[in-house]
Amino acid sequence: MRASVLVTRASFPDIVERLRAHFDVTDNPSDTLWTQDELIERLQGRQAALTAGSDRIDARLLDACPQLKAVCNIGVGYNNVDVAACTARGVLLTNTPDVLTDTTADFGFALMMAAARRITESEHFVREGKWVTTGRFDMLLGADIHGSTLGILGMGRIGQAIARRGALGFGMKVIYHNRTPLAPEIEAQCNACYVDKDALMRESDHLIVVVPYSANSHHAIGAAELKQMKSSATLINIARGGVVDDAALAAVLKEGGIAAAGLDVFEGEPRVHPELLACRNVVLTPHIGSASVATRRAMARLCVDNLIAAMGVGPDAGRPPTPVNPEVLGELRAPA
Ligand code: 8YV
Repeated sequence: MRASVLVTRASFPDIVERLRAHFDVTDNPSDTLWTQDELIERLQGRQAALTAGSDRIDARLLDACPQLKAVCNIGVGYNNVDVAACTARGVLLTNTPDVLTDTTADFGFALMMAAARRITESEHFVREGKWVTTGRFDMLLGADIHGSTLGILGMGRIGQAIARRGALGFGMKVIYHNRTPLAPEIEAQCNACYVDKDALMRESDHLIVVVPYSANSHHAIGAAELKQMKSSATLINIARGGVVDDAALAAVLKEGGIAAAGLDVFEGEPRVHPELLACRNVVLTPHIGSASVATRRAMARLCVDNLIAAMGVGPDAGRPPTPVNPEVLGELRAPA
């Protein structure tokens, strides 16, 4: 009997077709955002789900969907999934690491440059016709990127790719803070220097946050940390909403405690804190860090590779390429 699969968000049609070659597939071409109850209802009787960051997969859902064996999440981050709850029930979780590293690092850089050089603010200025009437030699002055100090909070694959761009491409001094320092040879490849968190906050001209979200990283950048930053500094969050305290950030941006921010992720997204929407010195983007054509296709492809292999089909049957909890392989939940 063919397994039954739910694709929770709209995806590339050919990728969904690939799934249809093996499984009975229900997808969501209109990209409706389902509540958890709606998701549970649609998952009844299904063995696998291709999910996204907006789907909350926890013990309640897993208990209500006893036939679900594999959750294949599109994205490297999986803070929307309770991994321990999956593992305890023999449900496999997969993610999509590596294929998005460089695209996301490029985007972090783009956001940093846009915020530091006031690009969106300048665009509004031109569109509002203000250049014509108030163009001055000292208008829209920003901060230099080249030769400045780049701080990175979280030094995984994306953090390292950002460090290489900063050091090699822009002659930046790179400092970072991470739970554990990198091995000396990796540190040398990245031209990056480990510092404690206080030094990171105080010394960075531009600080990029790339730490995964967890209870430990919740509000890792809050009012106290923002207070430590230079008033000329830029803060960029491409990690997850909730790592930065958005309300505290809006207050600091408003009073000039730091110069600018660039945010791709938000606490409670897709909602954005109204005080942030009211700040002129923040560049806002809708969680598009990995959104290049090639990378989103590569992520979708890897996610489907994982799902097909997890369901015991194809040349890699039983060996999904990027499992998060490989310990459940071989003893996946038996059909209820
Ligand atoms: C995803 C991301 O596009 O990979 C991640 O962790 O945040 C993004 O690249 C997003 O999660 C889509 O679900």
